[in-house]
Amino acid sequence: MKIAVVGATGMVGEIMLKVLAERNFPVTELIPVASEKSVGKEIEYKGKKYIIKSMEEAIAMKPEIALFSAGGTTSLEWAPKFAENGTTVIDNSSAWRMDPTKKLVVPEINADTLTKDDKIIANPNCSTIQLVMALAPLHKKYGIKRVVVSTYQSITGTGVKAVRQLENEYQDIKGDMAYNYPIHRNAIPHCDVFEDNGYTKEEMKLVKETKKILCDDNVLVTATAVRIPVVGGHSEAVNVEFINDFDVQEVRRLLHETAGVVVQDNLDTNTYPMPLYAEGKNDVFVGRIRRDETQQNSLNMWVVADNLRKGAATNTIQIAEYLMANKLV
Ligand code: 2RA
Repeated sequence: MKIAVVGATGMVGEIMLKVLAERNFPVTELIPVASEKSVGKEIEYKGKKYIIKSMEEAIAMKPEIALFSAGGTTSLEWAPKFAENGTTVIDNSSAWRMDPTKKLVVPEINADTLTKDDKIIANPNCSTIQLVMALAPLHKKYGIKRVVVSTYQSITGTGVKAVRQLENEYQDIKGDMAYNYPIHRNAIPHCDVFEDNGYTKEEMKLVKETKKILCDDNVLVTATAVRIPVVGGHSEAVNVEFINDFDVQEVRRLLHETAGVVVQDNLDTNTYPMPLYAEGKNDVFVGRIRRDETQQNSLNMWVVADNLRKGAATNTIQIAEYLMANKLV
């Protein structure tokens, strides 16, 4: 399989290359693509050096699949050009997610909606992916009425500038600021930009994308997205009100039986998910599963995942694996 990785030198792009190698994805030819300033430079993949190509060069090489993580503006301009040339694009930006003609895919939930005609496929936002991985099996069983989610997001979601800011703050060094406030010893309730309704884009992604992936506009979601000085992954405190009552043990069993979900939930041994231990793993970890004693048919749980892996690179590559396995490319 001839694969282009667009944004190959970015944080997610680098993890994509790592995950492709880890999963022995059958790459017959790798086409790394990055911004003009990186064209001609080398990257290494599985011990072999590859020259970074321009968008035009990559399109002309006609990859079967192009994994995009290069921002929405680049994707809006270039994904259609790859697609028109026969390449199937799987895009990590928000550019196509809410486009009614594009599929928004978490393979374990809705990959079966994909067809050969899907030439631009949207990868959901990282905080949405881990949320719906935990919600989907429960929605199927009990029906979800409403979700209240508070996120505690890794600074890697903001990008390398935020990681550098935190490292500088640890050493009390003045440097570039990704935020107007210190990240170290702080919690910033501001992920992405504010919209007119007082919510941030990150919070509205959780609201809108969850409905689309669960294919149910009746699911109500409200969110508060917070940036915290953590690098390993995103954590989410999730309160769910179901249409029907549930049994906590059955919830644990349903989640345990869900591919890609690992239940870590044992109070006798203080076992629960934490981003420090989720980092570098591809699963979504769920714990602190307990009935909400203040409201009927309601549950609390804690959901953690590596936002650069299942939240971005791994989910994208799992979509590519599905396309291959089902001969859709
Ligand atoms: C964030 N989910 O964490 C967004 C974008 N990666 O900031």
